[in-house]
This record gives sequence, structure tokens and C-alpha cells, in this order.
Amino acid sequence: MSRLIVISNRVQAPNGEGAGNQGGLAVALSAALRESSGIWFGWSGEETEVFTGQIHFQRHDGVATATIDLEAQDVEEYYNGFANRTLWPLFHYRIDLAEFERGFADGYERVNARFAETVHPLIEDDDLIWVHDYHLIPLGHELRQLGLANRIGFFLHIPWPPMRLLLSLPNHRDLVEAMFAYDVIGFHTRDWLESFMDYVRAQIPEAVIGQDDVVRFNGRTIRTLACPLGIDTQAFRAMAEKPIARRAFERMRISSNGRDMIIGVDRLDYSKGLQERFLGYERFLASHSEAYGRVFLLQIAPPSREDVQSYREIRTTLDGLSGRINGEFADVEWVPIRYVNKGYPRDQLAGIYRAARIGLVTPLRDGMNLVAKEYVAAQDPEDPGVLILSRFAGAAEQMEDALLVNPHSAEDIADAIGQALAMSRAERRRRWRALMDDVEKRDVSWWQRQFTAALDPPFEPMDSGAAAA
Ligand code: GDG
Repeated sequence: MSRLIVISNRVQAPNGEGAGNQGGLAVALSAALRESSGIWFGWSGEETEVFTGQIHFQRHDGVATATIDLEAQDVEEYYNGFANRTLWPLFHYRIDLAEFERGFADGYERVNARFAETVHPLIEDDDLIWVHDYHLIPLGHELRQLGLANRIGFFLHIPWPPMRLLLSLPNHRDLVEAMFAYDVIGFHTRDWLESFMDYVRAQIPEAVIGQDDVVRFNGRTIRTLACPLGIDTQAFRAMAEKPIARRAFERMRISSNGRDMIIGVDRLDYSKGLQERFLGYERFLASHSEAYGRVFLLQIAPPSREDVQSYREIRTTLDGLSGRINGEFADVEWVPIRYVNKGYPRDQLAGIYRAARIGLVTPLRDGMNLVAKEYVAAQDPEDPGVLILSRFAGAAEQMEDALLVNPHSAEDIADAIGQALAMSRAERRRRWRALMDDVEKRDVSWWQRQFTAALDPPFEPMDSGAAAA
């Protein structure tokens, strides 16, 4: 078995919080790393005066990690800059928020080169390399420049934008061409994969797109695939049954006081459609006076990326909007929105999800969205809640039994809330079963196996050109 080297911006190795209390991705990657005696490499999250390339080796719960510190300028240009102010908005179709600065692009290139130079000596001949996400798109190319011949895969956790949007990125072709250094490129959905292929077809005519989504370029063969990330379903279900989750469930039931709870859980990020969600809920209240005092929305929104201006702005907007809606509809015994700007431990979240009649997951654009899957996994099979899900989340491709909505339409959201509250138990159970079957089948281990099997195929697919010769 080849050793696996996982490379991502930040390392999320086990933190000793106990089974299930760790995000599914960290659990699955940690399991694969343990099994192959691999290493997880990334940025420590710390800053240093001058970049030294010094690696901090640690071991967490049997997982070896290797981290490096970055200079303040690296963090500003690579992380807050190109990753979070250029690529994140652009790839989430928010060209209005994307900032294009040469300094950001230079910092991005510099840090990717630093990652490559630092990790390179750790890599042995038979290792499989698995690079994650938009922070590190050119890393494979940087590693090839250093002469690395190993199999290298890349998985993108966010959407791939439509070609016409990507054209607004200076040097867009360099970014995409660099991806041909990988052997495997994975996306969550067919949609994102097809947008990638559209770009390649139109902008890189030298690349040949063959059958089964294979791209040939400059003598290299790159396999692309749609491989939806799942959650650690079993662990999450087990966690929802544990005493801490049960206590959180009971506390929510008591504090709900017989009212139906609608739950939203999202990082405070403009891609999550929180403003539009609040407006949709407001529309529901405005047209359903019978719901006054009988329903409330609990929105948990831990702040993120507070160094970036657009994230500070969304916080101000939501403070104002939740205040306005509460001011308009609340009475002395009822507040329609509980808006909470902090995070909760996963086991408590599981209990809170279970207590909610509706899971309201309405991102404007999302690579996948794991909250939708967690909400489903936490439900009581006898009396499950209803998932309302944005059509524009990658998860919608697999979750057609949710109530799918256009997150930009307040009317759509309002109608879906009304429909969910009125839904019979039989229909709730039917929809939940269908959703849960897939959440169980395509869980995070399934995803990890699919990707690593593509990266490390049991035999090389026969090249038709070579076979003819
Ligand atoms: C990116 C892509 C893709 C949230 N609040 C708390 C908390 N969370 C956890 C959730 C969930 C995770 O964070 C969020 O995952 P999402 O998938 O919903 O969204 P992003 O963070 O934007 O992730 C996304 C994902 O990468 C994986 O590929 O699905 O499309 O944008 O697990 O539960 N966890 C805790 N407390 C909180 O308050 N403990």
C-alpha cells in the first residue's frame, strides 16, 4: 500500500475531541493517513518574521502532521488576498466582490512554491499525493518543476465557475494549465466538472478531451471526476444519540415551548445566502399571520475570515436585518429570529438539528454543503424534520427529495417553509428515508475510497494510441 501525503492549507488532524466531534473530512483523511502511515502537511496558522521552511512534526491520535509557519505578507497576499478575496468570491459567482491585485497573485504563487519546496524532501518515490482546495491549485505544477514524478491528485471543495466568469481572472489560463500537472482532478458534482471542461474546450484547444472525462495535454493524461463528499454518517448518527446531544435536544424542546423550530447553521459567509434567507423568512411571516408565536428561526452563524472587509460587512447587514424583522414581528412572548454569532460543539449541534422541524440550507452557491447532510443524519426516523435546500448547493444534485428552492427568491423560501410546516408525517418519513439512504451510502469514507482508487488505479487504463502502435 502506498503512503498517502495529504496537503491542504490548514491541517485538521484529530484534536482529541472524541469520536464524532471532529468534521467528517478530518476523520476520513486521518483514517486513510493512519492506515498508510502517511503525513498531513499544511500551514500551522502561525505567522513568522521570516519564512524559514522549518517543519514542525507532530503526531495526533496516530496521525503524523507536518506544518510550517508563514510570513505576515504571505498570509495577507496568499490567504486573505488571492484565496479569500480573489478566488473564493469569483468561484462562488461573486465577481462583484472579487479583487484582482498583482500582489495577491504573486503571493499565491510564492506560497505555493514555498509549500512545494518544503514538502518535497518528505516525499518518497511510491507516495500518493493528495492536494486539497483552491488555496493550492498550482501546487502540483510546482512539485513537477522540482522533478516529482509521483501520482498527484487534486480535489476542489468549492464550485468551479462558468467559463465567462473565470475569464475575468488575469492569467486564468496559467491557473488552469497548471492543473494539468495533476493525474486526477476531482470536483463535488457534474456541474462543476462540466464548467471546468467548458473552459478547457474553449480556451485550451491543444488539450484533447477523451472519453470518460479524460484530458490529454502535452503528453500527459489527466483523469477528472465528480465525486461528492459525504459526512461521517455513522459517527454523526451515533453522536446524535449520546447524552450531550440528548441534553441539547431536550433544552431546545423546552426553550421552543411547543413552537416549531427552523434551524440554519452556517459560517458567516456571503455565499451562504443568509441575508436572502432572512428575507424569505420575513416574507413567510408577512403572509402567514397564523404562524405568529408558533414558529421561530434559530440561525447559528459563527464569524469567519474577519480580516476581510466583505465578511465584516455581511455581519453588519445581518445584525440590522435580524433586528428589523424582530422589531417588526416580535411580541413580549415571542421573538421570531434567534440569531447567534458563535459556534457550538458538534455533539450539541446534532441535538439541535434533531429538535428542528425544518433544516433551512439556502446558500446562493456552495461546492457541496455538509450541513444539509448532517441535518438529515441527525433526524429521528419516526418523526423526521424537512430539509429545505438551495438548488445551487452541490448537495442538491444528490438530495432531490429535499424541498429544493431558488435561494434568491423570498417567495420560494416562504412557500417552502409553509409547505414543510404543513407536511404530513408520512411524507416527511418518505422523503427522509430517500435522503438518508444516499447520506448513508455515499459517506465520507466512500468519497475517500473513490478518489484514492482513481489516483491509484489497480492497473493503468490502456491508452488507445499506444495500443494501436
Ligand atoms: C467548504 C465548501 C463543502 C458550522 N457551524 C458550526 C460547525 N459547523 C460545521 C458544520 C459543517 C461545516 O462546519 C461546514 O461545512 P459546509 O460544507 O456546510 O461549508 P464550508 O465551511 O463553506 O465548506 C462546502 C465543504 O468545504 C467540504 O468540501 O461542502 O461547499 O464551501 O460540518 O457542521 N461546527 C461546529 N460548531 C459550529 O457552530 N462544531
